[in-house]
Amino acid sequence: MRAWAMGLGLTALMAATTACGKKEENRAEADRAAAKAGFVPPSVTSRVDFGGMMARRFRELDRDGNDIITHEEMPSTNSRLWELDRNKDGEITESEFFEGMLARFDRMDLNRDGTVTSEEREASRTERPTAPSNPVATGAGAGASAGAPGNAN
Ligand SMILES: [Ca+2]
Ligand SMILES: [Ca+2]
Ligand SMILES: [Ca+2]
Repeated sequence: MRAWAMGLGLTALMAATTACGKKEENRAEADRAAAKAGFVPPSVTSRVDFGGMMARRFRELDRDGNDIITHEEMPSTNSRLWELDRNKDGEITESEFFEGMLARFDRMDLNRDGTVTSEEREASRTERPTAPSNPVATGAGAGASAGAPGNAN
């Protein structure tokens, strides 16, 4: 999808030509244009969108393009991505990556409607091992989860 990017470039260009000299306004205008053009990530992510995002992510990580993320290609040794390495062979294949990521998505999709809203994402961030039926919308739980859940096997 490049259409919006082009539109964005055009509006930014127009803003630049009309408001020459006023740099702050110029930037604010560009920001607004960006927001209007959908630059801000949507608060609702469908499973398909998510899949697309993950495909891009995988391509970024898989630098040599052999459809496997190896140790050297990992952003960090303690990356959460290692949870995706189901057979623990130190490599993450494309299917491990996608199945793991979609499982994550499904875990975030609390009401199982195939989309994850920003609320659901927040809820899963403050996720508690017990009491899944209690959507924690009250003040952020503050603090990263200490006891990493989701250690299957
Ligand atoms: Ca690779
Ligand atoms: Ca593996
Ligand atoms: Ca949902």
